[in-house]
Amino acid sequence: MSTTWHVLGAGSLGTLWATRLARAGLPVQLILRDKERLARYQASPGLTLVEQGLARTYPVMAQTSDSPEPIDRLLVACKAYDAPDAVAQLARRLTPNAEVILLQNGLGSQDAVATQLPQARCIFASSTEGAFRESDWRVVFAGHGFTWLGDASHPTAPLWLDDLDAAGIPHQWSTDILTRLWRKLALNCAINPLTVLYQCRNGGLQEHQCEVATLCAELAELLECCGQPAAAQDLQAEVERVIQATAANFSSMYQDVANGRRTEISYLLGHACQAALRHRLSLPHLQQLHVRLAGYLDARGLPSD
Ligand code: NAD
Ligand code: KPL
Repeated sequence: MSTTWHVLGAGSLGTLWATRLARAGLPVQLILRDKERLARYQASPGLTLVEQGLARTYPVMAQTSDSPEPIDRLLVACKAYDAPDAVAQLARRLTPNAEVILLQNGLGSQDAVATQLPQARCIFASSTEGAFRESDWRVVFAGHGFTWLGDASHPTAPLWLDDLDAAGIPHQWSTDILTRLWRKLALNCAINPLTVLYQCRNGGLQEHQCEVATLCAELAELLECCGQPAAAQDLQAEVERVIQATAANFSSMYQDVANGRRTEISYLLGHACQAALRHRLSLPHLQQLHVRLAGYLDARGLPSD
């Protein structure tokens, strides 16, 4: 009998994972915020995934955090700023050998969760897959990508990676997951805030090459200082490549701001600036970018943390 995948959060990534796991015949339980949301979900036919224009609905089971059932495997698919509180609500349900997979972007929330759960194995993920919510319980699979998973304190891969193979979720076990997360954080810090401040697509940053280069130099210095030299290697060249390859796209932070949604600023720029402070590193452009972005969000009534 397969272990049940408890999926916390029925947003974009949660739905993308839950539907593919369910489609492979694996047991999945969604964990929804409260009884009202559960009742609304139960009145719907299930989760719908739209892939290449084709919509398919999966009647995935759901519950709230109050359900008594023990949890052996938890996939945390909420935003970084919600993850610690959301997981705290479930802590009493986790079995002694529970595994918790954290899909959050940026850094900071993973350690906050892991500190709360010293008995659980926390696995960090970094994903380049793309999905967005068209409406409640309906998600569009917008960009095929890849997910790296790893455990910074234990290099052995878990056996349940077979479930991801069965579900067709492209993935690889990574023994340097922190390096991958730092690298993605640096890319996101060099691109996303500027697209918000200049109100442009990623390609619009080709007109701000000097500013991007200065940020990359400071980010590379930070990565070296944080013991992540591999994440610093050729950072500027990769940032320029990503800007070119995704020139027509709006960054995820741009889209969050455009839709009046809270950003994950604290887990990207905020985390970078705090790390710099801890290492007594002066990174004036990065710090100024943080201040400018926080001011921009404040002015629009959005949280700046
Ligand atoms: P989302 O906002 O679409 O979904 C999050 C869901 O979690 C929401 O439905 C929310 O109601 C739910 N939630 C929050 N607190 C909860 C709680 N206590 N109990 C139950 N549900 C709760 O977010 P997303 O786009 O799926 O992003 C999740 C994480 O994955 C983020 O850190 C994001 O940066 C990262 N990520 C997203 C994508 C993507 O394409 N969407 C790609 C890569 C990484
Ligand atoms: O990951 C991204 C995002 O928009 O969040 C890219 C495309 C790399 C830009 O930083």
